[in-house]
Amino acid sequence: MITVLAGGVGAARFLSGLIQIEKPENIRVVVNTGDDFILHGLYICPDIDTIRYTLTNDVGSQGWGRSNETWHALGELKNLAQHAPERSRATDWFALGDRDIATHLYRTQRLREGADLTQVTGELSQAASLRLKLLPMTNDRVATMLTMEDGETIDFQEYFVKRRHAEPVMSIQFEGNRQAKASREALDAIADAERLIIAPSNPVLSIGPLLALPELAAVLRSQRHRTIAISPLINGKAVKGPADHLMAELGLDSSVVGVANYLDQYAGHMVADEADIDKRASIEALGFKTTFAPTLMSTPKRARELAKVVMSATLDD
Ligand code: FO1
Repeated sequence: MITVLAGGVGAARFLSGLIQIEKPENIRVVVNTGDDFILHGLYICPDIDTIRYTLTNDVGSQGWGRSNETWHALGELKNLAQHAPERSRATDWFALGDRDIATHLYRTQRLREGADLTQVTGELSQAASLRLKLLPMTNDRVATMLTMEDGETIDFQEYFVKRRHAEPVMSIQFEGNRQAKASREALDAIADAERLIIAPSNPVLSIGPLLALPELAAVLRSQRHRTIAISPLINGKAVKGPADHLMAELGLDSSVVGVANYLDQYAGHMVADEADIDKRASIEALGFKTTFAPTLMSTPKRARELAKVVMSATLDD
């Protein structure tokens, strides 16, 4: 069995390559839920939904949300939100499409009925005929919070969507991580995997929340020899999102070497882009084996080629 630790868009693209070469039934995906939030009373899980929509060929061209979407509800909301008081969450900056809203309505209702997030994610996956297992990292609430330069602390979506991840961040906290328990299914998926893959997701924002769960981090450390990380940075640049400048703002090296430093307790092999071949010695000095290959997944074929590279990367015994 293969287990992939995943965030949103980069992980979804990688998984779309992996299912071209491996049976989906042999793949489990432990997904970040630090971006989850409640808006309009709806429980929204962006990373889980992005992966589900991508793998069922139903993702929007922007990389999230659904394809063939309509936006009638959002249009109505935009009119109403003009009259809302300034601090109201009756907000129109987070774009929920009509088809996407059905997912959030279903999830919210099932959680209210007492189902846990793992169970509801299984139901949503089954409804979409998704054959791999999507496992939220926890059934408890963990919220990625960012403290900005002026000392204000805001939630992930306000940083990412409302402020377009353009403002400098001073620090990140994962609220609730000490009390939260990693789900039994996620821990088992890590403990008994033959090959573990850390997807090319933002290390700090997407993989960081998983590592902030003490039990999950401990099991992952014990599996370091079976774990391959894929760098989301190519030549110091993020393909999508704020990973490069955010790492620099947090005092980390914003290159594949910084990614390796961040993950060195958890992964024993680093797959990096061939453009970073000059960093081989620095990465290997941290105790990694290395493979350099094209990592930009601009087409399904390239995603498949990257998956092949990762599946043939050597592991320690
Ligand atoms: N990202 C945006 O940049 N703007 C949006 O309005 C937006 C809406 C949205 C709705 C549902 C969903 O599942 C994801 C959505 N995203 C949006 C993406 C999301 O904010 C990010 O992909 C992740 O949280 C980071 O991985």
